[in-house]
Amino acid sequence: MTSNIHKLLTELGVNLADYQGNDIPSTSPINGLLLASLRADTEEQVKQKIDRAHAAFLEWRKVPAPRRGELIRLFGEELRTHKAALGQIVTLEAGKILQEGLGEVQEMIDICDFAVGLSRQLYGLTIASERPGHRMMEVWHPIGVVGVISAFNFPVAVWAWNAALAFVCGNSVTWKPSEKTPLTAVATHALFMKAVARFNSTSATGNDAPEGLAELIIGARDTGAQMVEDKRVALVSATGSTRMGRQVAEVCAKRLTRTILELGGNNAMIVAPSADLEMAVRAITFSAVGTAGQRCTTLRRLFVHDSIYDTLVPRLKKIYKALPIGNPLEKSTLIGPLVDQAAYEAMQTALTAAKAEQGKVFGGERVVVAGAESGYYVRPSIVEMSSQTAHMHHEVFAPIMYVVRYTDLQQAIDWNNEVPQGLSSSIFTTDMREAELFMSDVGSDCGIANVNIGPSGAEIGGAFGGEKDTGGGRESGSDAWKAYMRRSTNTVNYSHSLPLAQGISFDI
Ligand code: UN1
Repeated sequence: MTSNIHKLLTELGVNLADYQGNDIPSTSPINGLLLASLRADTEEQVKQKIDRAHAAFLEWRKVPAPRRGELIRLFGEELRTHKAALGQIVTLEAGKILQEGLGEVQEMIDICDFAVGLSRQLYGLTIASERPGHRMMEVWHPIGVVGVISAFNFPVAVWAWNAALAFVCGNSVTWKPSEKTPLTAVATHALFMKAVARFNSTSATGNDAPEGLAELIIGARDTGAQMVEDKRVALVSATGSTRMGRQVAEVCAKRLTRTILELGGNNAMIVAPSADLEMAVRAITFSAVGTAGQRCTTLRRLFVHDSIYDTLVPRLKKIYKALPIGNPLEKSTLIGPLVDQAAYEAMQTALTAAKAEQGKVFGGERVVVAGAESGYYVRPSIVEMSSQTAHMHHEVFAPIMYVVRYTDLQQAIDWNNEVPQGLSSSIFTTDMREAELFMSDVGSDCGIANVNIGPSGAEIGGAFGGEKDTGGGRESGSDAWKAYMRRSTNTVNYSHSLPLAQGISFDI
């Protein structure tokens, strides 16, 4: 496997020697073996990278936005060409099944396409002025260096959501990837640099991508903290735990800097009496066990109407029993490993706690996979609870799905909203009143509220993110780009007099 990853990295243009060192070991969740060990950036190196990114921003903001879009178009081309290799690296380093590794690269391609179109649509409003002979308008400008912190579970797609938008908006990007997945970041950076080289070979002078436009910062938590503290970083976009997000938010609040926070999720689905159960079963299974329960959108709480509970839950258990768990590189596998031992232990602790709360635990045991004995593979777990308990308020990044019976839809909606997190949610129903209520002002309080699909697997076209402990940020589609720019309101007086707003008279 080690030789395989070296081959893949070389194919993508990475010279591993540039990164190797003894600070950040990258091990594969597949079998716990070391893939490579990287060197962390020193404090001075982090500073220099941010210096370069800041200098790059000052130049890049002058390049017309559609031309900036051309760089992202080229990057999308590189991703298309190297989708198979990058997808495999994601699988090797993050442990998700190959289908999902490829899906993640597709998500990068999708956001690149979106960003290319966006590069010609960074428009503001023209606003009616109360004064005669005046025009008001708003114009969006680049904001500066965007610092991106990404998590192991979507090691490249989430960076791409941020970076593709940030670049077309005229910013530079410094990226601190999870120390669990530095190689995917190194690989992605190399592909981006290929696009930069092609872009610059077709650029008129002054219209090229400056050195430092994309800086990759390798290191542990302290390097990330340094980036967050640096005054030249104008926006910090962080994905990860609520704990980490709170720390980022505190530092940024102190220096009054913007953040986009995409933190924990504790996503629920309501299955109503009229639900199409065939569809619901498929949606539940993918949302609850996909990526081995390690998506921020993973389905963690299932509220099933009493009238269908005894049909649905045994069906799910039957499916869970037969789920192919194993090496994520193999085509037949649907469930790969957990990221590491700590994730496995957190899962077991949560299951023990659930038992103490009278939960009926199904599955959850470790599964030994031949040839990958050191990987932490588990059978996804279904935990039946008689009501929503305190433990269910916590996000555990593992495939545990709590199931609770409900009789009154309002109760299920209240449970949906009762937890501190507010990322994603869904309802399976064919009753239009229930669906509309769920999506209404008094329905789900989450950033994502779906009908007849699961809570996970959002497309890039919509704004992604959620409320409360999820952090409130929005990334990806819709008008999320506005967070990567600063708005300037311009009032232009083309008359020959100077009337004051609010009718104030001020004669001198
Ligand atoms: C994440 O887990 O951080 O909606 C992102 C989804 C994916 C993105 C998940 N498109 O499940």
